Amino acid sequence: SSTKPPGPFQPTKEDYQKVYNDVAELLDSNDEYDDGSYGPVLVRLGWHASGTYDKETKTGGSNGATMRFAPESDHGANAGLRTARDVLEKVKDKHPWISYSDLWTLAAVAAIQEMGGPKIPWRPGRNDRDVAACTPDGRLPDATKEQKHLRDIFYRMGFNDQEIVALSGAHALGRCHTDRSGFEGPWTFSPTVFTNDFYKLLIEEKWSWKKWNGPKQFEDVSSKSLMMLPTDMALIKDKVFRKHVEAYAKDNELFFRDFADVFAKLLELGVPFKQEEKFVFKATTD
Ligand code: DDH
Repeated sequence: SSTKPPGPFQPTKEDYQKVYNDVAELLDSNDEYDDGSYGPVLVRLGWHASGTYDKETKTGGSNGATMRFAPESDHGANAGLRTARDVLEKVKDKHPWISYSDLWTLAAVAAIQEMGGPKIPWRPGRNDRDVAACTPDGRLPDATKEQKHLRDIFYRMGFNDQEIVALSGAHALGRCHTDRSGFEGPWTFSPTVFTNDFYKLLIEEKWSWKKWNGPKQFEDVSSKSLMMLPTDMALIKDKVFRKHVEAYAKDNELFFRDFADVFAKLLELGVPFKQEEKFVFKATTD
């Protein structure tokens, strides 16, 4: 007869939208966690999975999801990201056809959009790789350093100064945890809403060294409840970076546009896509 066995499952845009919706649903599922949202830590997972890219050797990047394995899972920069990986297991169980690499990046997109950020065009095509593809430690930024280090790290991925500043605006979200990085506190007063507040606060607040036994970080003089890392402060010390900080502080739309472009680029570094078309997912609030 002409009956053929079923081919491999060919997911459509609708199938990826279902994954998006399931990620959206889990974001606020645990009131006890941090500020009540898994959104920020999911953004961080997508960023750390992607930010290992090295344009010279074409190694690292989101294609592979090698942070599932030691040694990469144990790299200091990745402390705390187990929470993000674990929370996504439920989504993976429900949609086993999606690769971890696609899931982690899609989850970061969903988190940003659901927290009020811009639409981030995304496409599938990442394949999980094994432990041999783990990247060496030291490819992600070290928060104790300044502008030279930022340029070394981000130029290696293929970004320019404007893109470094645009990416850094993600610190509107989430917080530092003493049991993860050693640093403490949020950057903004609304750590579960995506805004350009990171830039506004950098410029408008007075910052001084926090007096404590932890690693060197800044606190805002007026409320003493916000923080900046040395790498964040480097964005206003450096003249070229500062120009972009000022532009994004003044113009939220400009920030949203540039962030969408640069975050989409980050998630695609080193991925050998077959598909040209990018999907723009519906947010649950659309
Ligand atoms: Fe970051 N980040 N990040 N970051 N990041 C931390 C938290 C979060 C640096 C250091 C830290 C980006 C850039 C940099 C997010 C997104 C992004 C923490 C605290 C440190 C430390 C971790 C902890 O204790 O839990 C440094 C250094 C840089 C840099 O040099 C530029 C970028 C580019 C992004 C991005 O997403 C595009 C997010 C979100 C968080 C909050 C996580 C959470 O759990 O909350």
